[in-house]
Amino acid sequence: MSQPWDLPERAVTPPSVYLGRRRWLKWVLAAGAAAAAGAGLRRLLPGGTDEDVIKAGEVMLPGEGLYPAAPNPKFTDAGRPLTAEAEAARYTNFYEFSITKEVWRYVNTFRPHPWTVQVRGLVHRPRTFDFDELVKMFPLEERIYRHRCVEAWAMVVPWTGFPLGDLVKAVEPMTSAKYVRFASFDRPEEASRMSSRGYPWPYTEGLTIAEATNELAFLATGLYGHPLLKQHGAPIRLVVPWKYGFKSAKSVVQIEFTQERSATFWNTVQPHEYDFEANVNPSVPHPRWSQATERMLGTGERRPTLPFNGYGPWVADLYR
Ligand SMILES: Nc1nc2c(c(=O)[nH]1)N[C@H]1C(S)=C(S)[C@@H](COP(=O)(O)O)O[C@H]1N2
Ligand SMILES: [Mo]
Repeated sequence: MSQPWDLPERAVTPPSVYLGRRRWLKWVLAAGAAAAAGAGLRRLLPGGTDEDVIKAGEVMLPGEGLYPAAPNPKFTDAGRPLTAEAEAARYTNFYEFSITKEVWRYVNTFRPHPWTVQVRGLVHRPRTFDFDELVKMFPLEERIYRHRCVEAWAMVVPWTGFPLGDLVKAVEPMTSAKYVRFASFDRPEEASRMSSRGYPWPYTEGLTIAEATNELAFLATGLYGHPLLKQHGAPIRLVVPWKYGFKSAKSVVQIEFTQERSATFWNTVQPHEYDFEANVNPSVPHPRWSQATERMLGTGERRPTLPFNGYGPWVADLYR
């Protein structure tokens, strides 16, 4: 029977002695190479360090003195803890770059600056805004909002931006304008999946004028107190917190006022799964899954889904 004191020789002898110096040196070098390969491999496997996912999306945008913006006291408490910044940046939807959630791995080619936003259609003052003037023209503020993706994941994040209604007012819509259409950028050379046929690029979304001028509708240029990361829709995106996340078009280049409702991206691709209105509603299941609960990014915690994502007091009247 083996006794504790029957230690194999190698347990008490330094490996450089029992292996011989040359073999030991070889082993040390091989182990070092394996560790280095492991670090490389880790980049390809799901995850990425917190630093990786944030660094990958950073853009040099003129933000001097604009961030962080003053919090709007009406929207400082979303009733849930903030999602960690890296968890939000790690898990994003941006089909122009990838159908995986790891969009941060694919945005290196994206150049969201310089940037213009063209406002056209049924308005008295059509205008093309340079992004740099836009962020100085409208006072920026911070709002903590809940976000609910139609896929049943959710997050709570601090956006920086300005009310969409401010921009709507500035361009003076005609009385004939009933809808607002938002178009994302169209640059297949910067976003590889835009070359894949079968999708109605560019990404488009739409709201009624009443929705677009609701206090909650927001144009975000920042998140977590600095300019938007590429994967979140730099340099400017829509945020419509009472609707499923796909309504919040990223990297917007055009806003058009129309009399008729325009076609929208997901509604065109799968009309039976993604309707135009898309208000968050726990009692209407998606054809393939329940919408009764949601999973918080980062913690994985499950929460009951709230009608209008909890924003009923602001918007329920729009739908009566
Ligand atoms: N242009 C564009 N905008 C988009 C999308 C997209 O694929 N392309 N995905 C939408 C979806 S489904 C969601 S849930 C939100 C996600 O925003 P986030 O990735 O910044 O959390 O962006 C929306 N805006
Ligand atoms: Mo989504």
